[in-house]
Amino acid sequence: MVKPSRPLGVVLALLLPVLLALTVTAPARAAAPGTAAKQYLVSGPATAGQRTAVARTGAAIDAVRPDGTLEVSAIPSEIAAIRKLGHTVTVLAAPKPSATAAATSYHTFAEMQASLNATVAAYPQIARKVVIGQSYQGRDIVGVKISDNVATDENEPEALYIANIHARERLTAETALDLIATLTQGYAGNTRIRDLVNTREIWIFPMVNPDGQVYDMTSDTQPGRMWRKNRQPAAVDLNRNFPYRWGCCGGSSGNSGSETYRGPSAESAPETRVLTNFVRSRVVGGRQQIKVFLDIHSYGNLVLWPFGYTYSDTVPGALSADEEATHRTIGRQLAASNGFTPQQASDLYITDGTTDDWTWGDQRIFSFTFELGGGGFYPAPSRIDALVAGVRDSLLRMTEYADCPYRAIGKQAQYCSA
Ligand code: 0X9
Ligand code: CA
Ligand code: CA
Ligand code: ZN
Repeated sequence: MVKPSRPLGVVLALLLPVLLALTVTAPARAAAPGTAAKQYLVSGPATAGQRTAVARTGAAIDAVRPDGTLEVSAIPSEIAAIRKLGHTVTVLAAPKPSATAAATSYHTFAEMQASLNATVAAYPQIARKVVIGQSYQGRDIVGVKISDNVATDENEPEALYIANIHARERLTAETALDLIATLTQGYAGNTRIRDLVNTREIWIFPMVNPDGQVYDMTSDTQPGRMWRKNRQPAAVDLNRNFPYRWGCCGGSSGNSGSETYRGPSAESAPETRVLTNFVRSRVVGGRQQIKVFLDIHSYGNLVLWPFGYTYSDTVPGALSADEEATHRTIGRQLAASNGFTPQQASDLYITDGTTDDWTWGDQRIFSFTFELGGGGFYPAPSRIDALVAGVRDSLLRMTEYADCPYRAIGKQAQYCSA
C-alpha cells in the first residue's frame, strides 16, 4: 500500500492556492485581443453638444461627474476619436472582483425568479407571474402583474417598470424587486398602497436582459467584465435598438464592437422585440392601456424624459407643449422625491433607439428613465437597502399618475374626461 509521500502532499498544498488564484484571476475572454471596452475618465466636455460629440464616437457615457468629467465605457478606436476631439483621457481601474462578488445580496437571475415565484405564491390575489418571451439564449423575460383581481384584465390604468436592460446595472433589478415587495407586503396595512394596487394594473420586469445579466454575474471572479449589452454574437445595446428614429441622429454606433451598437436593424434583438410586442399587446380596443413607463438604469442620480434623439423640447406631431410640460412636471416631482436631477434626456447627450423615445414617440406612454445613484455599477451590497429606499416614494408617485398624467399640469378635464 503506497502512502502519498509527504513532500508531494506539501507541494500540492502549496500549489493549490496558486492554481486557484491563477484560475480566478485569468483574464476575461475578450471579443478580440485589445478591442474590449474599458472604463475611462474624459475631461474637457462641458456642454450637451460636447458630450454628444463624445457619444457620437460610439462610447457609452456611464456618468457625468459634478465637475463635468465623464466616465465612459469605450473601445480603443473610440478613445482615439475622443482624444482627437481635444479631450484628456485616462483609464479607470476596473472594479475589484470583491466589489462585484456574486456571494452578496445582489440577486442572481435564478434568485430573482425564485423571489417572483415566492411573491405570487404568497399573494395570489394581487400578484401574478408573467413570462412575455425569451432572450436570445432562451431565458424567460419574466415579471409580475400587481393589481386587485389580478387574473382579470380590468379597465384600470396600467403602469410599466423595466430594469436591468443594461446587464451590469445591478442596483436596478434590486429596485424593481423592492417595488414588488413594497406593493405586495404593504397591501394589507398601507392605504396608499392598497388604493394604488386596487385602482391600477402594475407590470414590473426586474431583469429584461437576462443573458447579459447572467454573463456579467457569472464572471464576478474576473475583474472588469462590466457587461452592458445582450449576448447575441454581435452583441446589441438594447437601449439603442428600439424602433423609433432608430439610428437617426448619431446617438448610437454601427460598429458591433461598440458599447452602443444599435444592431443591424430596429428591434433586431429578441429582447427588444419581446418588450415592444408586450407593450403593443396592451393596446386594447384601440387604446394603449399603459399610461406611464419607467426604464430603470444606473448610475448618475438623474430623472430623464423624452426625447433623447433631439435637443428640441417639443416636436410638431410628436411632443406638444402640454405633453412636454407634463413630462417635465412629473419628472421634476419624481426628482424632488428622490433627490435626483431632472432633465430632458438630450440635455445629457443625444441618444437614439432608446426605450423611452419609443414608448412615447410610438405608443404615447408618458415615459421616464432613472439613473440611480451609487457612484458605479456595483455599489457595495451593504449600500443596496439605502439606495433602493431612496427611490421608493418616487416609484409610487409615478404609478399614481397613471390615472391621468395631465393632472400634473392641471389639464385633466381637457385630456382625461372621456
Ligand atoms: O446611455 C444610456 O443608455 C443611458 N445611460 S447608461 O449609463 N445607463 O447607459 C442613458 C440614456 C438616456 N437617454 C434616454 N433615456 N433617452
Ligand atoms: Ca385590478
Ligand atoms: Ca387593463
Ligand atoms: Zn443603462
